[in-house]
Amino acid sequence: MINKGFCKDFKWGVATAAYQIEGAPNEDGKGLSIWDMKCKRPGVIFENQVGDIACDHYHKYKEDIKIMHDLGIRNYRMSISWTRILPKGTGSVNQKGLQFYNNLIDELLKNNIEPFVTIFHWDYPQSLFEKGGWLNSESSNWFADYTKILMDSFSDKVKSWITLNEPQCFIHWGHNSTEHAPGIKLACPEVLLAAHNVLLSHGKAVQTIRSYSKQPATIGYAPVGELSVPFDEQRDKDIEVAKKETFSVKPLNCYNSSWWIDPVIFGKYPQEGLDAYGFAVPNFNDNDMKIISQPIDYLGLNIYFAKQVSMDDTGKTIEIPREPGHWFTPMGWPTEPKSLYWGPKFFQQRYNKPIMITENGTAIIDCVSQDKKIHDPQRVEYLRRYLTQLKKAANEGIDVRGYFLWSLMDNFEWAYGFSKRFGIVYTDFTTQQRIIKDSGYWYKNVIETNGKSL
Ligand code: GCO
Repeated sequence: MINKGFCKDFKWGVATAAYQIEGAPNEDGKGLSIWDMKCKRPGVIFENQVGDIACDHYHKYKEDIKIMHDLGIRNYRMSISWTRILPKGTGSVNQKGLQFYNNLIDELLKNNIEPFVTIFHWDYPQSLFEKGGWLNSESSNWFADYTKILMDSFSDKVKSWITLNEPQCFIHWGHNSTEHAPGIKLACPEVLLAAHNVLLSHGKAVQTIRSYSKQPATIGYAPVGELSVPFDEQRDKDIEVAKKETFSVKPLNCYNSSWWIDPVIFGKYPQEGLDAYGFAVPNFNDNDMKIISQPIDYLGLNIYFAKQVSMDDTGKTIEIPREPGHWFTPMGWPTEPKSLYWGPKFFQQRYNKPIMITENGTAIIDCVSQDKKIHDPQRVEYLRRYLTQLKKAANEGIDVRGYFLWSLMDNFEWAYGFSKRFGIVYTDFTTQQRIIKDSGYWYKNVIETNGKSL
């Protein structure tokens, strides 16, 4: 099994999210989301920027799909804006919203690009937030109802669905720390109740897809792959503590991997978490856990960086600080290519599911050069280093099925506004001109050679 390389039908793709690219917040009957509202609050987003236009993808989707086509991209992870479909989150359906996504999906298929549709990537309906949002005991039914509409409307054309993007982020950053929408600070028992309802929503969405999809569906889930890597990769003790740390749960901190993945795969919350959270754990029953653990087809992981850890002489796990001069990205994240080797390995060992990297990529300080091109050797180097590690995982027989680069184009980076550019395509946010960066052409070659060029 050595040196297998990437599997024959490895899914090379790019990813985006509706709120980050579409713009058109009020057009054609769309209802407001919590991100539309968040951006109206002064002083919370970089330079008070808003996603009202973003990449104007709502109007320029054909051009964007053509760029993907020209770059040889055959898989596209996109998300649907819940409030385009259901302006109030539940109730009456907005036909024009359905039409937009029908047109978009048709255009993708016409260009031989398979859509991987994320049902929820953070732009929660404002009306449902006003009814308590994820704290409301009905919230998982709202999500299931919305999912059913997607099945009725698109499942004849779309077979790949991803339920939720990074629940850790929208619960932690949105409901515990306030950087993200809705930007409220809840008490720990409330945070965990919201988390439980989110997990139930995932499970009910899986049930809904299995029951109503018009063709056999492939279902994934895209949590943050929060992980630690061994400082010394040759040292068994470091590997042992890195793995342990990857799945550990700390008191009062819901930003971890196992609280969010164990229930989905094993139908159980991790014991360490139950102990750490104690009285704050919400009431739940076996039936809840059965719903949450409906079988999925692969585990998606969004991985950008990792902590490096080692075992000290007393057997304790210690975090090793980065060496002076270590390469941090403009997000302040330490680059850690090994995370695309140890991530798939640790998560596959624990969960025994095929792995899909549903996001990876980097912000770089990009600018248009005199020759009107965007030379981004640092992004190429980042991707080369990370993908080489992913290839090592594939070579060793770890079942990695795909890789979605974040992102197709520069877009609205949440609280950072437009100040962080993650695209392999440059967006001029004033003229809405797109320019393919050097990294875009480089990625084209990786796709064409199925990673042999790495
Ligand atoms: C996330 C989201 C993306 C981000 C990307 C870069 O991971 O936060 O899924 O929407 O834009 O990860 O931060």
